[in-house]
Amino acid sequence: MAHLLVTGGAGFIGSNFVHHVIQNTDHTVTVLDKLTYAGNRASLEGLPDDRFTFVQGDIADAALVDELFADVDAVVHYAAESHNDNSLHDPRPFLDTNIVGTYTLLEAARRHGTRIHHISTDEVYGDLELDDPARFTEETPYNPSSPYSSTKAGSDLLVRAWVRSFGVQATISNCSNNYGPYQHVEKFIPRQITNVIRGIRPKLYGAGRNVRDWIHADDHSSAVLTILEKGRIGETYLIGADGEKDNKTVVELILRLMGQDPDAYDHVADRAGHDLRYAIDSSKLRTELGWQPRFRDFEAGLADTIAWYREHEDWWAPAKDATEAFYASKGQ
Ligand code: NAD
Ligand code: TDX
Repeated sequence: MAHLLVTGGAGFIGSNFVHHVIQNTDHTVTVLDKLTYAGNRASLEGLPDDRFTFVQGDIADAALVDELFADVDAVVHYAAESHNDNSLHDPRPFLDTNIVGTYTLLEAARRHGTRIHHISTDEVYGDLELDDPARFTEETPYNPSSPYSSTKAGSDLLVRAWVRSFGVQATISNCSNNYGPYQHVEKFIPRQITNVIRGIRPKLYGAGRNVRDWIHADDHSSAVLTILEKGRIGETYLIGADGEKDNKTVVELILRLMGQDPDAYDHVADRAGHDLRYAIDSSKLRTELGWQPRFRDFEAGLADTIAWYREHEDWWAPAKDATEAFYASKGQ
């Protein structure tokens, strides 16, 4: 049994991981989360009081972080500013949290000798051509495009430097696009599902040819737990579930699953610098650590996600109007 500190545990993927750990291990969990617009305490409801503690605070608050590290066996670091579109309009919080926040955690890990797992993204590798047979591997050179992905790349490089220079006990994972319940309505799939529920037409950036490699958030969580338990210190593991789909296909599928005409969407202004394609080769994680994804049927996973958003309007409605007003002001 171990005591884990999970940063960003009130966000989409962090909260999924906390529920996964409580259900599948006997570990106790403390969450450190600032509760930005993206954090939601309701995503952590129903957890047992004797195994779960919530602390509201900033990962860049060195005194608070130091106090929390003194009391835990390992740290799983999800906290981040996570949305590319926001990073194009106001990059500063991305530097503060993704770079300075990660630096603050690494310094605490160094002082306390704490094991830390850093959660990152496939976007650090830039993008691929649509017809390129290659996929990202752990050897692909870093080439981030957006303020978001460049700050994530910066945070990964800090982790690598703290391992090599100071012997910090860290691992890194870079995962592809997650879907599932509890994802903020600013993101592609929940935005379109909740648009349809509200009678708004889905919005596709540009021609919609961009490809994302979808993985269910539960599979991301099982992969992270596997790396935490069996990963080699200093190593990077790519996480993906062979789920490449272009955005147009995903919008049409959402519309069909929701009983609408599959053409009932709008093309809107494209994202500046929009990455064309991401694709992950997760062979290292599968062969070295024996991990496998459980969700292999994207259409079934998407149908379950649609059902969840239909049943949990109370969870997403408070953020919906402001999110759509923001997009409307950008012509998206
Ligand atoms: P999210 O935006 O849903 O959640 C982020 C959480 O971090 C929120 O609860 C927020 O309150 C918290 N937070 C933000 N700044 C903080 C700070 N300074 N101190 C403490 N807490 C803070 O993000 P997500 O989609 O769940 O992503 C989680 C992690 O996974 C991020 O590191 C992201 O880069 C990575 N990731 C996401 C995806 C994806 O598809 N969403 C894919 C690969 C990797
Ligand atoms: O309304 C939309 N219409 C649209 O066509 C939105 C919000 C997005 N898109 C497109 C842009 C992308 O090609 O859909 C794709 C997915 O967009 P996002 O959900 O914003 O995700 P993405 O930019 O791919 O980044 C996500 O995956 C990697 C997460 O937000 C990151 O945190 C993660 O690192």
